[in-house]
Amino acid sequence: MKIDSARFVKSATRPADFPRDKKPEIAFCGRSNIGKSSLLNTLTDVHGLARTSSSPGRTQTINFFLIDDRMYFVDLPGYGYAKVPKTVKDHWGAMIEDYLRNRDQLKLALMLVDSRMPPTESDTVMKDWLDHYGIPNSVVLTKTDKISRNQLNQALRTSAHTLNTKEIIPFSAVTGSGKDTILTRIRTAVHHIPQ
Ligand SMILES: Nc1nc2c(ncn2[C@@H]2O[C@H](COP(=O)(O)OP(=O)(O)OP(=O)(O)O)[C@@H](O)[C@H]2O)c(=O)[nH]1
Ligand SMILES: [Mg+2]
Repeated sequence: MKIDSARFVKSATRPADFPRDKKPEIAFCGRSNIGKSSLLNTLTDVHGLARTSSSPGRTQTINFFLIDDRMYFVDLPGYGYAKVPKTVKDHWGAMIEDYLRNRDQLKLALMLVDSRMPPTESDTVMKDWLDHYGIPNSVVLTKTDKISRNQLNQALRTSAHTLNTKEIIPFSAVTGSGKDTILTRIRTAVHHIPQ
């Protein structure tokens, strides 16, 4: 799948402001500063589409991007900024939960985890939560350009075990590695929708 057009549509903080046209949605979730906005920019090939920053907590609203006029990429605020599992209870957590829980058009959540360290408790909470609510999800190991091949293999084992999943895609926004695999995963998720 190649993306031909991508544009920012709106920022929202509550369900009343989410798009109403029922197009399928792909959500990007993960801790603050993990690389959600960077992944979104890489997938769309539009530099600066989603704002990135080296200071955590840059994205504080739910941001909707229209992709090829047929689906939305949804950039969620980072969780776990102020430390662990109260995440889903704090302000951003409540906003994310509001989005994730009842969104029928949500077809896939890409859950980003840092390849350089084991998943945190907030990552585990988020993954359990996605599974509990039956939201199809793939784990994306980010920033793999910063680690060796051996470290990557170790990271794959650790996250598979900790997050109890086989669906893990290594990715780097710097080299673009993993991009095609993620786009294929998205296409598969969107395809299965009765429209
Ligand atoms: N080396 C490297 N740096 C990355 C990669 N992805 C993101 N970064 C850097 O990590 C920082 C955070 O990236 P963002 O994409 O803004 O992260 P985010 O998850 O959107 O952050 P919030 O919006 O604050 O939740 C930025 O300085 C990026 O340049 C990657 O694959 N490799
Ligand atoms: Mg962001």
